Amino acid sequence: MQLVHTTLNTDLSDIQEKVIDGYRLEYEDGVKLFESPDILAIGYLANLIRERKNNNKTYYIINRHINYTNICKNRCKFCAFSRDNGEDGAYQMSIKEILDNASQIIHEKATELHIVGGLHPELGLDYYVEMISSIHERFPDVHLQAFTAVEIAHFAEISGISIRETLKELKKAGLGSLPGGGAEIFSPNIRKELCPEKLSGEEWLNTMREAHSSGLRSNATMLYGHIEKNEERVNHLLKLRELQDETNGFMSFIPLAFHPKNTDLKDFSNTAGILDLKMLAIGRLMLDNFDHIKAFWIMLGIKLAQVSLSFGVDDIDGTVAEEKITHSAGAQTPEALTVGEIKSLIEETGREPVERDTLYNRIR
Ligand code: V47
Ligand code: SF4
Repeated sequence: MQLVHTTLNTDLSDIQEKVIDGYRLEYEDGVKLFESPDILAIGYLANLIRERKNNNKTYYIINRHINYTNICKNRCKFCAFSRDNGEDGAYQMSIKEILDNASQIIHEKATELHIVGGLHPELGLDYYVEMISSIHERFPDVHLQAFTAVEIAHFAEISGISIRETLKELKKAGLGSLPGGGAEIFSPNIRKELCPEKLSGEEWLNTMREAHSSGLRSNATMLYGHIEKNEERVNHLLKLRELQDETNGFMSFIPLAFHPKNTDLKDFSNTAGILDLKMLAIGRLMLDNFDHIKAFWIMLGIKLAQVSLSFGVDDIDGTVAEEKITHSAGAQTPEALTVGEIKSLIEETGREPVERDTLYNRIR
């Protein structure tokens, strides 16, 4: 305790007290944390919660990403991955190609497939149901974490059925859970500016509410480092916390660092390391009802992901294999890591690597 008193910026002492006593932080606390230059104090406090919830464990998963199409009717300004139908570089994988790609999980010993894509203007729910049921039939033990809330809402709209019905069909086919993408920033003004075609923040939250009440758990994300302000970051976190109070369906929070290369915002800079650490640590501090904070090493870089394990993070995602969305936007990280590499990057930080399945059950 003495260490806290000597190193903490006095400005944060009220927040320090709340954290130590286990009280919930409020909107003003979140803004104050973002405004504070005292990254070590913020990290120290986030680490207290991280160790309270997950002690020395750092989770990882053996997984593979499949991006089944980059054809997307939304064309968000921050996205370098999407293409119009018929444009150079546009692709859509057939079910057979998806199965061939998925079959690599056998020798990788992967337990999860993470499947997301663009909003194809023509494909109906049948294609997605067939995709999930064919993979599930072939690999019944592999957890299928597929389709962001944005995709689910699009499938419902294009097929003229409700979100609940869409989720029910996909769950029956073998869908295991939803990834956390598409949340971006809930602020309507920013969505209007950056992704006007995308569903609103309220619709994203409603889709997750439906998923959770249908028995499908999910993750949650936030895209930062573009035009958002501290206030909008905090509001986003509070909206997630509010829904989590209601459903307890979120497993982890993953802040996504904006990568500007090849996007309409290509003159923006990459996020600063200090902001990356703040996002993770403040996420840990504000989201008291989330069990896990995940650093997606693909976006953060391996070295900063290691540092983040002392700034609130307890999950490093996984082997990933063939990530396309961030690499289209200029990520310099490898497209995959081996299990050995993941384990050593965790061990080098003094943490205990724990292989998990998608639902955070320990594997070995
Ligand atoms: O929805 C798009 C974001 C998301 C860019 O749930 C960008 O475990 C940075 O959601 N720079 C897809 N981000 C990735 C995603 C994800 C990743 C890892 C784990 C999980 C999980 C989810 O990537 C999109 C969008 O929000 N995105 N373009 C970009 N240029
Ligand atoms: Fe489409 Fe998603 Fe890219 Fe937006 S972020 S253009 S919805 S693929």
